[in-house]
Amino acid sequence: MITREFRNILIIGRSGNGKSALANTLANRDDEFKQIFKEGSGSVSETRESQSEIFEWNGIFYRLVDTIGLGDTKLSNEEVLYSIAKTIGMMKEGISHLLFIIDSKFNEDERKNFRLLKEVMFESRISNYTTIVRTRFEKFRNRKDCDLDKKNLLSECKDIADIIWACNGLIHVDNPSLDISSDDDIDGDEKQLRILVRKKDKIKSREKLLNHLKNNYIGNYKLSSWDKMYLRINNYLETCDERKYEEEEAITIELAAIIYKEVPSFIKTQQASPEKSWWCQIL
Ligand SMILES: Nc1nc2c(ncn2[C@@H]2O[C@H](COP(=O)(O)OP(=O)(O)OP(=O)(O)O)[C@@H](O)[C@H]2O)c(=O)[nH]1
Ligand SMILES: [Mg+2]
Repeated sequence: MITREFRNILIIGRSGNGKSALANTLANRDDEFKQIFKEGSGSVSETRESQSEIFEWNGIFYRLVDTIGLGDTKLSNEEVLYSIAKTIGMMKEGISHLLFIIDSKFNEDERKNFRLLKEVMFESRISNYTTIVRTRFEKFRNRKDCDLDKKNLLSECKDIADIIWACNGLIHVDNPSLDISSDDDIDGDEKQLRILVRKKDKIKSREKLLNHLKNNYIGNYKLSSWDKMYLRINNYLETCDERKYEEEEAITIELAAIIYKEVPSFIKTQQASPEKSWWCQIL
């Protein structure tokens, strides 16, 4: 039996930045951009666990993996780690492209996150596989506007500037929702027209990003213990009919040990554990 190789696209970013909307645009289910990844409507985090979906584009098979928002404070450290283990379990080949999603202005929290993320990126050497995607950018078709925005970003925050320089590109897109049922009372014709305009934005955004990814594919990124963790988590998920908390705890501890060894600065990104104390407890 021939097993197909996929290029895995892992989408990360703060909650509400547009990860799931981008995933829907890229997947373009039924050529209608059907919502397979649930998009949020308010300030509540919508995506509660990683979800994957495959699609083909110009003869290349991709697997998209949408994730929970970075810095989602409702999750414990253990839950975050177990969620990372499950995400690794979705990507046998490793990460072909990491998409780091940003939107408009950054608050102080976000700036602090960029500093930590920068450390993690440099230490793990994943930046060569990373593309920054700026969502909600209506003028994404205009080169001059995109260049100007990049210039502004570079001068706005030193850490994001360092990330931009280290990664392989900053791509601007706009992925507006096609669900306009909640919009003001507009008549049928106007509604159809709005949907058409938004679809065109999605088609163009998709083309722009996928062309960039095709031209910047350099292979797959893996932590050195990736294959072992991939088998470990899949073996558990496929063979156990019901959840076994001891097994999940064992997997979490194993992953913590791998990360502690290979990307120690990741520890600083975990809430309530700026020091090594929490990790010492579970290692
Ligand atoms: N106009 C416009 N709206 C967008 C864009 N990206 C996302 N949205 C909207 O912003 C809201 C949040 O987007 P999501 O894709 O759910 O954000 P998320 O990053 O997946 O959020 P979590 O799952 O909570 O982490 C939704 O209503 C989207 O339709 C964009 O590029 N343009
Ligand atoms: Mg989401």
